Amino acid sequence: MNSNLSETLFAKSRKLIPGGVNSPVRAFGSVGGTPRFIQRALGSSLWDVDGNHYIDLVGSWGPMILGHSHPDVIAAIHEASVSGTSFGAPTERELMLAERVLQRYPACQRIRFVNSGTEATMSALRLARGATGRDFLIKFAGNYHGHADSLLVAAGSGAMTTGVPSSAGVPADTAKTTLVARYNDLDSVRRLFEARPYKIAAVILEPVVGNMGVVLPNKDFLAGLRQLTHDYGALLIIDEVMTGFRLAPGGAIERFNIDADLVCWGKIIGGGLPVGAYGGKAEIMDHISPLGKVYQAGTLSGNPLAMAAGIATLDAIKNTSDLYDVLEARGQMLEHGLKQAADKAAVPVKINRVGSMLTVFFTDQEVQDFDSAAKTNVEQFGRWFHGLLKRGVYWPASAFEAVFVSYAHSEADIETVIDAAKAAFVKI
Ligand code: KE4
Repeated sequence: MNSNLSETLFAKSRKLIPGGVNSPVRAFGSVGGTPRFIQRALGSSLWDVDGNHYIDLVGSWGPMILGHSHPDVIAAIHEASVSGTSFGAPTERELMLAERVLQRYPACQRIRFVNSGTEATMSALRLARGATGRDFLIKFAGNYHGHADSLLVAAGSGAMTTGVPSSAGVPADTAKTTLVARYNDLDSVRRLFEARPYKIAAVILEPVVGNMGVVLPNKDFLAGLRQLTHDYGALLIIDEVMTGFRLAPGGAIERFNIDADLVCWGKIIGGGLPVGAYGGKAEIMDHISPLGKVYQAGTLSGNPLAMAAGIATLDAIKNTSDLYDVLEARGQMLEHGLKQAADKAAVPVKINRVGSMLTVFFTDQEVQDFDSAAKTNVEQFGRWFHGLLKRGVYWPASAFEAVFVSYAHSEADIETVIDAAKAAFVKI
């Protein structure tokens, strides 16, 4: 497998783009080596510019639940594009996607579309502050909600791999309004509320964490957060950017029966085009401009091509009656095959999985929060990652990310991944 053209393109791109990439985790920084420049994708497959084929387990970090280049999505984008690419005016497609998202999240009465998950969580946070008149926010170490200033404190995802979980460039006065708790530790949240009763606007969390690797909520954690936020008059913001429409038709909120005040979406609802959204109860959302005093805007918000891709994606999801059963079956098959392969090679791993999201942690300890995730063997992961890559499996280039299985992954694809993992574990 040669990566000559990827190396040439990477060398050129580093001269023009910081790190040669437009999002840090793509740079292979924590695993080393040259990121593969992708030429095209179809179903469960990727091909790089050197013609190498991979089974893709990144899925563009979540959007590709149906697999790449789904015919309905491609057709919808093409049909929309011949009528124009952007108008800066309301269109029917925005209403159609709004109806589809809210149909699956019946507790939400209003939704506003933006262009990324970052914009969604940033806007939801501003709304929570504006609606409550309070400044402080509670987030969890290792949770990643995009790169808005207030949320780049103790963040997960790429921020965990660069060793800068609290980013430079965030003013101290901003960072101090972000209080950090430990995931799965209700007492750590209770202490923050007791120290600042009635000054905390919201708690935001990943209902299943994907951004320190997959970490599941312990029993009663989510219900406990709902009780604490009710007790102190704070809003509960559920970040479903990664889990929305992935863990169930109504996301983690449906799967875990969560009563959220605000919900954030991204990834899948755009079908691979730039879409984010935030929504919630009308009495909260109607604080948003032009109705209320909380301002939020966007030139390309509700873009017709992105809306078309989202509509086609959610319609295809709805029309695929066995989607979640297949995602669960493939996820289970992958989890069990990887565990058997690791055990056979006597490599200690812990695999955390919910449905089609999973992470292999190189450790013999349970992983249920930032500290336990951070202690896992990142070097061993990096060697295993390259063992997979050279055998044609495209795994997330970080120990602190989730793998995404799609409806396009066949049992044969999963077997291929398991076989590559077996060899990679042995060589580790
Ligand atoms: P975007 O701004 O990247 O669209 O969404 C930010 C975001 C918000 N909330 C959650 C739970 C997320 O997972 C994300 C983004 N996820 C990362 C992958 N872990 C995006 C990949 C990247 O940063 O390149």
